[in-house]
Amino acid sequence: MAWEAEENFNSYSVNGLNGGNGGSGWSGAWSAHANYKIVSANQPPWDSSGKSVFLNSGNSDEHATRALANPVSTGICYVAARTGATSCNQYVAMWRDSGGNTRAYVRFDSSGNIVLNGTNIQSYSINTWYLFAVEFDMPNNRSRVKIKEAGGNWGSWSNWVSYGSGESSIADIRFTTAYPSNNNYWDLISATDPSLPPAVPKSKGYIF
Ligand SMILES: [Ca+2]
Repeated sequence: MAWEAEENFNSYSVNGLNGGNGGSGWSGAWSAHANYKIVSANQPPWDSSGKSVFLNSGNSDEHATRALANPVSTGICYVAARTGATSCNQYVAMWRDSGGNTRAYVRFDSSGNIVLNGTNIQSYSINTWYLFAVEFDMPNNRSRVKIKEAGGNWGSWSNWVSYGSGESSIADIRFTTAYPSNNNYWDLISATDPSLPPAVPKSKGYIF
């Protein structure tokens, strides 16, 4: 089925992420290393008065993971992230199967490029929020991405990038860094574009 999990972290107190059980479409709470904090500074422009996840003292074996209520085989997951240095190889996210195998991933790599499953997509700036739309095509073992930088517009969809075969659906999402973290942030996991303004109900009885 399609992606359905939603999380903006705004309901959590400013503390550790571990045990956070907000949002919808999840199976259980966040399981996160103590270094993953909830903060209200340096928020993304698409959720500027909220909170986000912050990591500034973690190593590569520290991560934050949450299981989906329903496995995903096709569809789009939106997620926002910001990295503080090229040295951390921050994963925007890993999307893993039920065996814990990483299927799709997007990463700010150590040479200044955003990478989808090993393929360079575009360059990035540090301390800048990006919004990602990642589309999964698990039956064909591939994914693609489009990217919006804070203050900018959506780019085009990338080419489809293949990954190795494995289980046919995604079971969780994981935030991590490959090297010691440095001012890394995450926010806004969604099935719909969180940079769009909320839909306004159509008024009845008006003639425009
Ligand atoms: Ca937020």
